[in-house]
Parts: sequence; structure tokens; C-alpha cells
Amino acid sequence: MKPSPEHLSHTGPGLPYRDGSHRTETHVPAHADPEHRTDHPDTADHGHTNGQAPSQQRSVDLAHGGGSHSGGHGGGHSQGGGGEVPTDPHHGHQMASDVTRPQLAVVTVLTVLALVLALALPATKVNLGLSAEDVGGAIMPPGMVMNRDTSAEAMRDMAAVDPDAVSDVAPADARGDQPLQPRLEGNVKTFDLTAAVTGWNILPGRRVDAYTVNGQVPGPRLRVTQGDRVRIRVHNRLPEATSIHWHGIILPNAMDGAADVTQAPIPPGGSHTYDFTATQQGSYFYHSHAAPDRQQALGLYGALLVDPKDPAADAAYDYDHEAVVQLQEWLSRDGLTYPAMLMEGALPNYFTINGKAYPQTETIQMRVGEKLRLRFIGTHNNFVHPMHIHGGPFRIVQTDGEPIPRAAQLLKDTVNVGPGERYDVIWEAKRPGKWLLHCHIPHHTTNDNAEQDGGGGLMAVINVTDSKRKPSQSVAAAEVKEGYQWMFTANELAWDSLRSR
Ligand SMILES: [Cu+2]
Repeated sequence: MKPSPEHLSHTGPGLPYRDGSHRTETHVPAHADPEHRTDHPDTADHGHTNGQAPSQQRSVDLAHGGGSHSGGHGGGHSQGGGGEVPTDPHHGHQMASDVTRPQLAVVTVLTVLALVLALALPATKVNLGLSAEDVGGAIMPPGMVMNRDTSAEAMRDMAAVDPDAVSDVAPADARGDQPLQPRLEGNVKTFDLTAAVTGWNILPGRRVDAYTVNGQVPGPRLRVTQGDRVRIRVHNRLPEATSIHWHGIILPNAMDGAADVTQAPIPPGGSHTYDFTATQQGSYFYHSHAAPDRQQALGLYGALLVDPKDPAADAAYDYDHEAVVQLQEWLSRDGLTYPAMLMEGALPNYFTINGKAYPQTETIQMRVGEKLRLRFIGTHNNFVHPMHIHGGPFRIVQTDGEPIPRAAQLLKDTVNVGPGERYDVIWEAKRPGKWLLHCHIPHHTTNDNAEQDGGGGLMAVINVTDSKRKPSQSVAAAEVKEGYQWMFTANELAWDSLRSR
């Protein structure tokens, strides 16, 4: 038998009865414990004959808090003592008389105070106005600062991608930035883009839950020619509304893709068509403009390249190879992917060029004497990445899609690529070997702070072999050309220093 509530509520430890005596009797009203009903034929000896006397004894001790009285624990409390158990619950000891009014007042005040504090103290640290419906299922970045000002919208914005939202998993060796061929609708170059959540490997052992366009990070490379009419149908298979902005492009305002400003966001399952004429030439890109701090940071972007109407314009740069470099920062922990942000707890721990971290970045193959046009695109969200190339300087020929007059082109070996910026540079392979292209913030060339094969993250190899450019060209001619170039540079520098006086 277990103690009935009445056993435990009898009196506080050591508290005497009002008449000053300590009593060992445990009063059990007849209706409270069926085992002690007086009409039960075994009542008289029940507690002592069924072998449960010790537990009964404990319950009495509890009730009296090991009371200061001695003796009397024997047969005195045998509530089974036949006729001692009253049938009238009010017979014998009066419960109401056990506690004094001051005691009751103190307990009441303390209880109310504890309840008030239990509500008030958490309210100073967290937002008690949030319901599970507001933030249901959201998993926040470890270390993110959250206080009573943190809104449900902020939490949804920064929460991990729900792994259940992943609709497809790309092969581990899949590459992003794949050229997408347009189809012609009349004379309009038409592309179909679908945004969805895709499992994407930035390294063989590191898969992120990415917001992809056509299953890739970066999204497919769109390439048109200056003067083309372009139509892009965007289909939203994300768990949230989205929109696509055409970064740097001159177009009708309604086509600009700024969610809640120039258009209603595309709801999940919805589609939207963008239509414009590409009047400029150069390196541009597209990216989400609905919660871009979340969606672009999770991979929703891609290159938009516009070739000049006059092919001679690009040919003047005299390059043999072309590579697009799209940067991104990631936060991946414990198998969950969070949108990396430049704030507490959300800082990135992985970095990618074209959706892959070194050593999975693509190696650029060149020969001595060849020239490479690199299009740096600031598709990332947070840092200014000082992109550096080993083995000699490069010439900056375009910024943000705008050609730079020859006399104004800078020779540099490091260029700061900020979010949104583009730099087109020409780099010449002067010596054979493995020349690194990398960010010069060393943390950005690690993978979760670890280095592998000499680096990580924002790093790629330009592998230059010894054979000379264009078989018809003699070694001497190449050397002369190189010498001429350096003379030209020296002239420019001298001119610059004259002008700055
Ligand atoms: Cu960097």
C-alpha cells in the first residue's frame, strides 16, 4: 500500500499540533483509502499481517519528519486498529487547525513570488510572444545570439534548411555553372530556371542542403549576345517564396526581380517570366532577391554573360582561355546547412569557387605564353575576398561589365572582390608550374579550419605546362612580346606618376 495524500499533508516536519503535542496517529479518512474502510473484514490486521508494515511505517515517518518525539511508533499508529478509524472524516484531528495564518500567508506570498519570477525572468532573455506556429521546427545556428528582441521572422531567416525539403541529391562530382542553351521563341532566347532544395557536395565528404537553380551551385551559366531579347521563366520549387534579380542589367523596372518592391514574390509552386533586351556587354549575374541573405547564401545565383555585339571588342583582349570564378560562403555543421551571415554564430566555415571547395575546385590548364580571361563574380554575401594569383600580375580590363580604357587598366596581382562586384582580368602564364589562384584571407582557404593538399576553400590551381603558345609562334617572338608588354607597363606607370604630380 502506498501513502495516501493525507499521509503527506498531515503536518510539516517538526510542527506541533495546536495543542502543543506531537502525535503519531495518521488520520486516514475512511473514504480516502479503500483498503481501510471499516466495513472491510480484514481491516483490523491488514497493515500488520500482509508484510507491508515497513512501508506503512515509512509513510508515517515522512508525515512526521522523523519527529522529535520518541516511542509511540509501535502499535500507536496502527490505523488499522479496528474501531480507531473513524467513519466520519471530521472526527478526531481537525486538518484546518494544523497551519497558522501567518504560516499560510508566508507560503502564499512565496508561491506567488516564485510564479511571477518564473514568468518575468525568462521574459528578459527570450521572446515569450513567439508560438510554435511562428518558428515551428526551426533549428538555429549554434552560437547565434538570440534575445527577447529576436523575432520569428529573424529565426526563420537564419534557421537550418529543413532536410525534409531536399527534393533531389546531385551526384557528388556534379559541377555547377554549366552552360544552358537557350531555345528560341520567335527571336527571343528563352531559358527555364527551376529553384529547388538539392543535396550538393562541396567536398566528397561534405554535402550541403543547397538552394539550387536547375540542381546546380552555381546555377547554370546563361550566355547571350548584346542586343538579344531574353526571356527567363523561373519556377519555384522551394519551400518559400522567391524572386530572381538580374544584377547590373539595364531593364524595365517591372523585370528587376526585387520581391515586394517591383513584383510579388513567386510563391512555392508558382512561376514568373522575366523579359528584357540585353543592351550591355560583360559579366553579370542573377540571384535571389527574396530574403537574399538566406536564399543567395544557400546557393541561389548564377552567371549571366553578355558577349559584345562586335566580337572584335573581346578579341582585343587577346586571350586563349576563359574561366568564371563565382564565390560563396557556407555554414555547415552537424549535417545541417545554415545561411552563412556576417554575424555571431552564423559565420561561415566553408568557402567555394563555383560550388566546390579546394581541392575539389577545377584546375585551369594552360601553356606558357597563353592568356587567361578570369571573370571574378561577387556572388557571395558577406566578405570582401582579396583574390590573388601567383606567378605574376594580371590586367584588370573590365569592372562590373564596363570595359576600361587601356590607359586606365591596372596591373595588379590581388583584387578585392566585394559582394556584387565583377572584375574581368587577363593573366598571362609566364612560367610553367602549378600557380595558385586564391583568396588572401587565409581562413577562407581552409575547410572547417583544416587545410588539405596545401589549402582549402577559395583556392584553385592554374596548371601551366611548358609547351609554347600557338605552334607557329617562335620562342623569340614570345619573348619579344613579353618584353614589349613590360615596356608598355613601365610607360604607363611613368605616365601615371607624371599625372599624379
Ligand atoms: Cu576571402
